[in-house]
Amino acid sequence: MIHLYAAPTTNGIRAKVTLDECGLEYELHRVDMQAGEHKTPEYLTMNPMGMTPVLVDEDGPDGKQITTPQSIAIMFYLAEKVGKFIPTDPVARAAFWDPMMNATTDVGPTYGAISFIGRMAEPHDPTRDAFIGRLHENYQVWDGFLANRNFCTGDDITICDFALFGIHARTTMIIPQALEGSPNLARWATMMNERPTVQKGLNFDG
Ligand SMILES: N[C@@H](CCC(=O)N[C@@H](CS)C(=O)NCC(=O)O)C(=O)O
Repeated sequence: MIHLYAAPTTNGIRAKVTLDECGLEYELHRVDMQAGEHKTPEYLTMNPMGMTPVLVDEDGPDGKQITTPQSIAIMFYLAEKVGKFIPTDPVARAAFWDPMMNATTDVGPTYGAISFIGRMAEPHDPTRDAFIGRLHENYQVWDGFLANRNFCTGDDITICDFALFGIHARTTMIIPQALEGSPNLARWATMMNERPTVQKGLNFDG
């Protein structure tokens, strides 16, 4: 059995959507982050960083249990387990890396900084606004990417779509102004939201 320890955050959503898109059976352990469940001694044995998500696969490689924090590692692990959502054709694979890294190491952390500042006891508004401006610029670039493609890296859906979708879903709820003026991104998000597996992935309430 696979166990996912997660909350409905950007990184939790991308991990859960990937599980549902892969069609794997799993048990969701919803982590109450407000109650500090990701900082308990038991949780820290799975991820000493005290962050969500974490995936535990009791039936990992060679039949051995593996524990994987890091949402990007989780997406790659699951996609490789089912042999889907990572391009194998060399041309498509070469085109995959830039958007994949952009979504996960540029857009994701920019969103993360805004979220972090928002949770501070005394948020510094100019810094938050600067990051919101940067996030808006990131999404404008993505809007250009998606003018010529159906999915994030080309014609086929990949884990990059699941990665960006988690960030986009949370942006829609918390910082919608960062998405202004991006019609291609909006079309892509609508298409993603219409997938039953994505809807299942968004559901953390069971
Ligand atoms: N690089 C990690 C980042 C994980 C992360 O930032 N998780 C957030 C929720 S989206 C978290 O657990 N934050 C709690 C904290 O920072 O204490 C990943 O991609 O999984």
